[in-house]
Amino acid sequence: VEASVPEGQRAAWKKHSAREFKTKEEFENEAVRHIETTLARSLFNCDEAAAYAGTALAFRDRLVIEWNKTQQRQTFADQKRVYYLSLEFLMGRALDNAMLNVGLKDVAKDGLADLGFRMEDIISQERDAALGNGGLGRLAACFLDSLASLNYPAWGYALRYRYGIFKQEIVDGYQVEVPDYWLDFNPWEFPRHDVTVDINFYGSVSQYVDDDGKQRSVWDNGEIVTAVAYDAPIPGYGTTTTNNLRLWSSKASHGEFDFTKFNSGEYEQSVADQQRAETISAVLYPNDSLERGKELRLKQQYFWCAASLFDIVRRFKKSKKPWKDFANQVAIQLNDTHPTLAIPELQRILVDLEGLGWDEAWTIVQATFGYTNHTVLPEALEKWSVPLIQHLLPRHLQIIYEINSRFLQYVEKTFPKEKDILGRVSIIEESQPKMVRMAYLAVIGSHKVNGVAELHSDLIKTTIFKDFVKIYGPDKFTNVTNGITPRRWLHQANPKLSELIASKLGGYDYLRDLTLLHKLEAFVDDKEFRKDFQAIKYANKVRLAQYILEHNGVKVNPAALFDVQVKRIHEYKRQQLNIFGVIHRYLQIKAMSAEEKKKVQPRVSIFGGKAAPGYWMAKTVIHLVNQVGKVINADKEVGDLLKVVFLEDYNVSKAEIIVPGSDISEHISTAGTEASGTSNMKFVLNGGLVIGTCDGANIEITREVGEENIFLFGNLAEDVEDLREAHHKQGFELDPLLKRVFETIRSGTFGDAGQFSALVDSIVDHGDYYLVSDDFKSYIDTQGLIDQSYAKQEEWVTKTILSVARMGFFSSDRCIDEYAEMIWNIEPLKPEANGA
Ligand code: 73E
Repeated sequence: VEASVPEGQRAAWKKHSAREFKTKEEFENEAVRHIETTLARSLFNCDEAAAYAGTALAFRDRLVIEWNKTQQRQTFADQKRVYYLSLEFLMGRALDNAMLNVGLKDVAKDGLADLGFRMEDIISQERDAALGNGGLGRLAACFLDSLASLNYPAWGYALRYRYGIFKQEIVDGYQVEVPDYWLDFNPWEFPRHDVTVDINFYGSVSQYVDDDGKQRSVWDNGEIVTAVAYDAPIPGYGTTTTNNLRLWSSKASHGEFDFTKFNSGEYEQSVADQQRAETISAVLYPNDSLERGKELRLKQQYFWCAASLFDIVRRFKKSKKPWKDFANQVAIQLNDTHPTLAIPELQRILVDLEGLGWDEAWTIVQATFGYTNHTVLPEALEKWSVPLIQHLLPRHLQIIYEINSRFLQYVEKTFPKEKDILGRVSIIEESQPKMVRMAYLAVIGSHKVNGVAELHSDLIKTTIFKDFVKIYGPDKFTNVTNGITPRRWLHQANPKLSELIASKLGGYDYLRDLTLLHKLEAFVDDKEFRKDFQAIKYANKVRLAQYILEHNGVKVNPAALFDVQVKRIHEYKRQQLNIFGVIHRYLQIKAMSAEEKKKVQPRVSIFGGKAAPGYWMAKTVIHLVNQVGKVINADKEVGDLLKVVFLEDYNVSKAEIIVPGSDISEHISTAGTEASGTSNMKFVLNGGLVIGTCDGANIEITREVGEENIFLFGNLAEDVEDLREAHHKQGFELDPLLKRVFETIRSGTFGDAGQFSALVDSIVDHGDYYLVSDDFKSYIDTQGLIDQSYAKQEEWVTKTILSVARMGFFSSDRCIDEYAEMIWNIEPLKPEANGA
């Protein structure tokens, strides 16, 4: 039954429709009402947390009104929607973004002041929504912002983890993981207890003949877990469009089975079943670019894919359109291979449940899905063992085998002379046990496959997907270079710079069309502007210096060069290269006379990032950075010439403080390993320069800002394979400067050398897979150039201004428009479109 108010009664409803606050008075009214009635607090126990809650709830009300309208409008408009399936959304904080998009931050600021609170304190009360590991999850969050801002009808689908990425504490220089229970108070989510889906696991498959005489399969007798929807509004900037992010939470299904258990006294079993069910959405796996093949992870993936697809199909079926229209109404983007099970799941729904023929269904599936690849690292490519899938999802394994067999038949027919190709492209790897190659399944089940930066998109075509380019032709593969939202990463993180730019460009239009930044070039010689620009960078460094003093107890000079590397700790990202470089610098300073020291450019080396809990080498790097910092920061002979700090618990809200405060940031992965990188874009957009390898989006940043405005070094991707091979065949000479660094570590300068031996040995004895030694000299020389360049402040400021002016390309708005046109074939739906 459709639950809508009858025509005749709608006038009464409309008279009482929720009203939106506009003035300071009205804001205070709403905030105080929420604090008193929603939170049951009073004048006498309203702390900053309660003031945050009152403010958030007042803005939430505003969002909800637009959210309802948007959903209604999208339903009436009946046009194609895109569904972005991502196991990670690193949203960070929501209040500041809500205020920006609703547009009443100043009103709220004055209102809060009346009530005795400061806006910054209130904003910082909010906990990050940290449902992601790193770049992949933050990209998904930037995409949601752009989708809403550009008025695309779009939903995100993910899991409602009870625990997001762990909180990192540094204890005696070591990483310690603490659980991130973030749901105590989350005003941004709406439980939809009426929107549930029962998800099946295990069990068996049986065959039957239907009324039309067709052979059909049914999957049943398994364990059932219920998915409950939790929705969060995603407001756009400069529009009232408010899209939906739907997160699934798992709970025990209350079928009759449970009641019999309960009634017959099997109470404990019943509770245990409940906990088992809830475990599925309990925790985010904390591995970035590393696959560990755990059964619970596969359960998460299926639970989320099946619930999301059921929801999408249910919505489509309401329209009563024929199945052939499905892909004209629905585009589904797979954020990496994590949601690949959605492919056999949709095929199962269409064939087993809806009775379509295999080919008809498969055409729909391929037209619906697009797949984004984010990595070529072999250890990150997902493979699931055949016995595990057989056990957990028996019908899906049959479908995967059927997809594979039809695909291989086609390949055999098309390339009859090539004997080896079938084994190479088969979805099933003939290992012990056999494995399902998820990336191959994703390629075969999608109509488009994209990489995330030019070099990466070229690399996937010549390496992991080479055979598939031959089979499908090159047009199936495309590039969409990543982007970032300028709302969060310029306006919110750096309000002063945003304001300065607006004053020169005549308003904030550039936040909706970032290419307008190019107009800043005209001001590069404007004395006043340069002074203001420089002063803002300095103020942001002062803020970062204060943060460092508060959190690390280290006093740093804001006039020093701030050198930042913040990202997940991974050998391929080469934080080890950075810290070895720092040790080299330390040794140089120690050997200097007082006179020589006067010429040294003072530096602060800032590190931050989490290591996966089981990744020992990464944890060793964190420990080394902390030990090196301890020694150098206490060395009176060095003083302000060099400071080294490791910032604990790097996350989105900390990035918003760190990014604007950097002079140079490090993006120094072994060439060919970092698919794109996105923080590189954030740093340059905020007036910092990059030291980097010719890798990922660094290459396109160079093209945009000009090679005189970036510090590139190191071997090229095309040479990496040969160098690695040479290491193994001929061995290699350790770089003499690096050798000296290792001798210093071995001598115990930074504590017991045994603790760092795995790190040193991986280079000296185990082939230096990431080419730290090969790139060391070039890295050190380039850091020297940076010192010289920074000393010429006027030149440096010119470089940074020109770089900001040339970053327009890297908006996630550009990126989303490219997906919309090349992959999804969807159109925006403007708020005024159908009067809803
Ligand atoms: O280069 C980044 C890229 O900028 C890449 O390493 C990252 O995705 C970013 C956004 O495109 C990424 N994350 C993962 N794979 N690539 C990953 C893999 C498994 C689990 C979690 C994350």
